Amino acid sequence: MDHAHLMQRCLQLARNGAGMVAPNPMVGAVLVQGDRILSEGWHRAHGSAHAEVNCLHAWGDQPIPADAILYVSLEPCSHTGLTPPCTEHLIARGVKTVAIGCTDPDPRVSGRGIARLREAGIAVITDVQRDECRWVNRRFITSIEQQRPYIILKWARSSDGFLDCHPRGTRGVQRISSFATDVLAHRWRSEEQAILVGSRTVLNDNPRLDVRHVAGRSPLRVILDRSGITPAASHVYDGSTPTLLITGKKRALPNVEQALIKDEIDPLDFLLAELQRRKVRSLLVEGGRELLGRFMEKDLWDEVREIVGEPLFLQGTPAPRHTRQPLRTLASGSDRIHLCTRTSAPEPAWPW
Ligand code: AOF
Ligand code: ZN
Repeated sequence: MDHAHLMQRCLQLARNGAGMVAPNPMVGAVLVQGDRILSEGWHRAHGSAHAEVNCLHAWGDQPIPADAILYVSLEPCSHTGLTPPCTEHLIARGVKTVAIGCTDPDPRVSGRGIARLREAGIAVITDVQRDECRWVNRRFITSIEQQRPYIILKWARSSDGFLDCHPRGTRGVQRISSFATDVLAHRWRSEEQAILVGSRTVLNDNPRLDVRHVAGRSPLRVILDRSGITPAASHVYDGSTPTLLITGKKRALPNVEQALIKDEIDPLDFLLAELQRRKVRSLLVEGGRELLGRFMEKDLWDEVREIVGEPLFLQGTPAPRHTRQPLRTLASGSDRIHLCTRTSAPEPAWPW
């Protein structure tokens, strides 16, 4: 087996931590001798043991063969955080060769992990499937390198390009996507740390913004409502999951955390700074039209996921137009999903 192949296995394992490890990165590790995988591990939950420690733990107390290689998708940490430094554990266990996917951008690490291993006489192979490893941790990396969360814009449109249908029927929100896509969209929610909508979306659609169709964690609900037009009885204020309201004046909402925004401040800058302060690494923006448009105007986005459903609406609110060619288009139930990314993504790119 070659290096690339084994690193791909690390990434498969890493993704088991999706939705569980943030604000930490997803990391996987395998211990290999010749063409045999001896043990595997991944980072399972924030605050728990790191991938390489779990991998060596799975191997047990027996000595590590001198010709074994430990593959790990992220540079081992050299600092004491919620857990002790992984470098010291690898050194103590007598690992002789380590193959690493990409360096850890965390300023407490960033190259120090590799330097520490080399200093201890360990052979270190770097940049194995580097782009693929960075793609899997694009949320973590964007948050550290750009000092803002990774931003995913998501919307569903009718086949003729509308977000909703005018005039509105008496039966409330019109469906655009099929159930298969709704389940997928809940999985998307479970993989991000925060979800955002504007005040009109709360007023018009009264969404719950939680994870119901799949097992997983609900993200932090964030509502941007500067002028206080959203009804106190809205589902998003029911206290069922943590919720943050960005508002111009404090409201009597006992279940909701509130962040007060001054008149002259740009709401998007304020919101992103507030999320960054909370170590929220990723944000899923689910509407409405105006808010999505503002993110696009400010060129503040990393990914667009556009769901195109079957219905024809003839008239309504026009969907935003993404400016990039879709990286790929997927079929989901009776819908199509276009995926656009700001930067090129490696093949095969997991779209989420
Ligand atoms: C690794 N292997 O599996 C992960 C790493 O607070 P802690 O102890 O959980 O440390 C979090 C930091 O450790 C995180 O910011 C990142 O730099 C690194 N994550 N490192 O060697 C792992 N998850
Ligand atoms: Zn570590």
